[in-house]
Amino acid sequence: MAKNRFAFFRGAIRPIEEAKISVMTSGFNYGTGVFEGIRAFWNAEEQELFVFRMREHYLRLLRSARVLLMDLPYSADDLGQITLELLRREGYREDVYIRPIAYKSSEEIGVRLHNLECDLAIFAVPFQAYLPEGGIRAMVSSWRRVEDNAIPARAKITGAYVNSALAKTEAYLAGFDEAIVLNEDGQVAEGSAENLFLVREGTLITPPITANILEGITRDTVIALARDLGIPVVERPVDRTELYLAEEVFLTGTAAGLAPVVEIDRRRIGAGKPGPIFTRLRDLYERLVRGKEPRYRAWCTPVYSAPAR
Ligand code: PY5
Repeated sequence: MAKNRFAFFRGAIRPIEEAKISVMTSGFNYGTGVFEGIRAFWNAEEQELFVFRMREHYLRLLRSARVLLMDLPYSADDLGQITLELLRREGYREDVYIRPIAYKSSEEIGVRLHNLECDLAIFAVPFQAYLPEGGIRAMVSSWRRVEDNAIPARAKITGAYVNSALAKTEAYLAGFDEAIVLNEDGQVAEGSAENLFLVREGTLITPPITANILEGITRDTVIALARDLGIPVVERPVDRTELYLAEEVFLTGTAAGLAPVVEIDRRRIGAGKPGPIFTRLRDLYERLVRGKEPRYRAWCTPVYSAPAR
């Protein structure tokens, strides 16, 4: 089985062993990189691998890069073509996680963004479930989400993931599956690597993009699906205790997919099992990412066959 044999690195697809950086690399020393997480889903009936919302992921990567003053010589379409070529070379016939990363590549001392070279790499690995299935037990983290005026959360900056790692590991060491992180205003931001939704009186609620969250593509997908299904959706600030009183809570992300939260701070959420609105959205999501819902097929880029036009 083909597995992680190639990477796009320094302008070409090469054997993965050649895709190595120096310890002197600026981005490694200071966390001055930006990245994406993209998934491709295997559809066994069609014998096809579909990359989900690839263009949106690459547009976000380019926006993140702008925040770090990186001038990348690629368009979103260029990056999409490179990704398809890489996946074809690897020949995956299973679900895949794709990791593009752009970083300050100069090998010199001095923390800054300006007058440094940057580089971009892409690699892919077989996908493995990111969160336990069946229902997540979460805690509200004692760590606060990075502020827009400290490290902007809406850019997917490598260094900012120290914040996620602190929260995730605190939760893990305390016996929970995942952390829910509040922002400096004390309101709900998101999970350590997922956006958050709750349901109150049948309305789907999620913190706004000004709450120091990543502007998640799965979040955007869920909002679109909910509107299509006639489920009311509101983006507004969310208090911590609303989590405890919600009928349903779930997390969304490329790696996590749609993941139900059944317990928060040792309080049972709703009936303590995945709720009906979550289940409807999750079932639809699981089908559409594999290209099984014609209405959403435009979000799925086939790897092995040319897209139907
Ligand atoms: N919030 C944070 C902090 C994230 O890191 C992510 C994605 C999300 C929200 C959800 O965004 P999206 O729906 O666009 O994926 N996290 C990455 C992922 O691939 C990295 C996980 C290690 O899911």
